Parts: sequence; structure tokens; C-alpha cells
Amino acid sequence: MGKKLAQNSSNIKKTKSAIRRSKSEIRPRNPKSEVARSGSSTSAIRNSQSEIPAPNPRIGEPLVAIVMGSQSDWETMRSASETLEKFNVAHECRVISAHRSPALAVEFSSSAEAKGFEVIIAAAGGAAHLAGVFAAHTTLPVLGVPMKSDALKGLDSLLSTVQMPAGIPVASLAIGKPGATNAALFAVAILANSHPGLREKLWNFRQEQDQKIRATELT
Ligand code: RP5
Repeated sequence: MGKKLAQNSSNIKKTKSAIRRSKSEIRPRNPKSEVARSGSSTSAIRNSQSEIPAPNPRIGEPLVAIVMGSQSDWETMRSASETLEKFNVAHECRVISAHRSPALAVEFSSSAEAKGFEVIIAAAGGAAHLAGVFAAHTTLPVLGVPMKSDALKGLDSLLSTVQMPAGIPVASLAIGKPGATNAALFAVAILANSHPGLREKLWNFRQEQDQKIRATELT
């Protein structure tokens, strides 16, 4: 009898922990990951006061990599990082250049999947090859964000990101901050396919936008 009670209570405990697990919007490969994730991203942003996005420590195994060709892109790409933070999605921000550090670009993109990344956001300006080079070395979805350039206002970046020849796809977003924000939202939408809690958050976010528009009164 006592044995049965003990077994029942252990079953209840197991069920409770299973429910807790399913409520978590992101696969907790590391039990501390939820906290670690937002913490590490915040530290990346704080460090960025010097305009240098520090690589996040790999405490919570980031799901999204945000890579950019230069530290001058960070001012724009912080919008992607901040948007992912709102959804509590762990991510890593890095400066990697297809032109200036080609070996690093190959190394990072080739090993991204094995490291646990599920989506790559790649931002670059001018002759913007970063997203294409990344896409060539991984089958993970690569979202390209064209940076606004001085010479051509980002038209150069847009065309070199979006005009991928058939065979190696890059999903290209809008030029600049809107593209950075939408790249993060797109990443959340991709992750939501396998992390159901994120789908709910995405719907809530859409509803908030809808309500805001409905409540807008022109004065
Ligand atoms: C690209 O060249 C970068 O992505 C950046 O948008 C652009 C200019 O880089 P900096 O000269 O500001 O370093 O590789």
C-alpha cells in the first residue's frame, strides 16, 4: 500500500514536470537556459555602448545567430537583437565579414547547425555577400538584411543580398531597421514551427499591434 502511494506521488511529480517542460517556449537544452538567454543578450547590448557587439557567452545555447559584416552595422542590427529578446529567444551576435574575414565566415556558417543554431540572420552593406556565403555553407534558413549604404542608400546591399542565383536561397528582408526587426520576427515564426509557445507569443504580438491601430485616434 505504502509502496503504491509512493509510486503514485512519483508519477504525479513526473507529470507535473512534463507539463512544465511543454509550457516552456524554447527547448531547454540547459535547465538554466531561459534566464541565461535573456541575460546574455542584454549583456551583448550593454557592451555595445562602445558599438562593438560582444559575442554572447554560450550559456543557454542560442538558437539564432545574428551576424553582420561590420561593427558599423550594429546600430541597425540591435533592432533584431532587441526583438528576439522580447520573445525571450537566445541568440548570439557576431561581426563576421565575407570579405575581410572569409575563413571565419566559412568556419562559423559550416559549424552553425552542429552548434545548435536553427536560424541565421546575416546583415551586410555594399557588395553584401555575407548572407549568400553563409547560405552556401549551411542548410539552415538564412535571412539577409541589407544595410543602408552611404553611396546608394542600400540599393546595392539589397540587390546583392536578394539576387541569389537559383540553388542557394537567401530570404531577403527590407533595407535597414525595418528589415532587422522583421528578420527577428521571421526567425521567431520559423522557430515557432517546433517551439509551440513561440507561436502563441507571436499571435499575442500581432494582436497588440492590431489593438494599437484600432485604438489610434487622430488629433
Ligand atoms: C560591409 O561593408 C558591412 O556590412 C558594412 O555595412 C559595410 C561598411 O563597413 P565599414 O566600412 O563601416 O566597416 O562589409
